[in-house]
Amino acid sequence: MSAVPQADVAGERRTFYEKIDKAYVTPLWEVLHALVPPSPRTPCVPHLWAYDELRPWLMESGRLITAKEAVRRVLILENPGYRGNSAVTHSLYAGLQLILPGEVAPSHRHTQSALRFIVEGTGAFTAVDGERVTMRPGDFIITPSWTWHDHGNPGGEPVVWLDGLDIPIVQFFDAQFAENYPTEQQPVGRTEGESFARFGSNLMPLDFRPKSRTSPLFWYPYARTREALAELARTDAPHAAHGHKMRFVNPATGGWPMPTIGTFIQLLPKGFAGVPYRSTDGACFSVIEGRGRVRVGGAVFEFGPRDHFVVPAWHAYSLEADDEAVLFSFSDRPVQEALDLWREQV
Ligand code: GTQ
Repeated sequence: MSAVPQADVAGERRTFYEKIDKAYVTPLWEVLHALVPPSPRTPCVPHLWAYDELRPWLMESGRLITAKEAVRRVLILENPGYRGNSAVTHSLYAGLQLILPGEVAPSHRHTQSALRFIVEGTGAFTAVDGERVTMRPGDFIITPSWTWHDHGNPGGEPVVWLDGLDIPIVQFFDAQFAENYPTEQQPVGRTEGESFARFGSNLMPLDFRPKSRTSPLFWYPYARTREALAELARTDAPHAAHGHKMRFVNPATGGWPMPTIGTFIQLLPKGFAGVPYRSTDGACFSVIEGRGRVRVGGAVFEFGPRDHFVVPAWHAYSLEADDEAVLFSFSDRPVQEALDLWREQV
């Protein structure tokens, strides 16, 4: 059998590819290296959004459009390596939402799960399935999949929070559903603090049986979180990479508060210099207190209160703190763990 002359091979292959391409067929060997890389590849890059830069634009957006007209007045934190995709990591969405005194962001529900992490201001509320919760800086609030939610600000100051949603994950599965509530605000059917009374004190009603993987507690107040961190910092040695890091839990199951998004809080002691760490879940961070820096992918980002930064999947990063610092973060870790994909390296 005679081999095809070398000079013709490239041309013959191209002709072959063009022929089968018309039938929507393509050769694996041209893409195999990209499909099955030796280690994670992501289009995402590390980035920090300084609050000093973003805040004037948030206020400007407040003059340009009302919360009602916008439905949600949010400036999306879009990964510079993945423009046009409304994503902060490959799998997650992040944005800063502004609600001004007197405004209402109308009620709707969707299959995407959302978290709110309050960045600035007090006096706004979010209502989740008939129960309102007043937002304070550092509070972590969840809006579970398919729960009615609206936001309002009866207070006297602008309120800004970080929205974290699993939009790209739900998009990936083509499982997006959404609908508007018939009225602008859903009726308030429960008094503020009911879910916290039931599930916020290491107690739960005797006959409670979880119906889903989502936490029945939807408000994790910063006062409690901060107290726990302070006590840990007083008694424990910090982890070499994370300082004192905790994960938020669903009190009824011990699992994550939401099935698709893992949420974390960590305290870095004053002068902390963490060792490099990487994991397969990229994460978006919101700085609550303190100043420091994150070293990632050859870059150094200085951070202070209310700044946000993203560390893409499998990028080694290290954290340093000049003052005692507190960082909130969220990632897709629950999804990766459920699929036995999650890995880390300290
Ligand atoms: O508050 O319901 O940032 O539906 C993006 C989509 C917030 C919300 C976002 C949303 C919301």
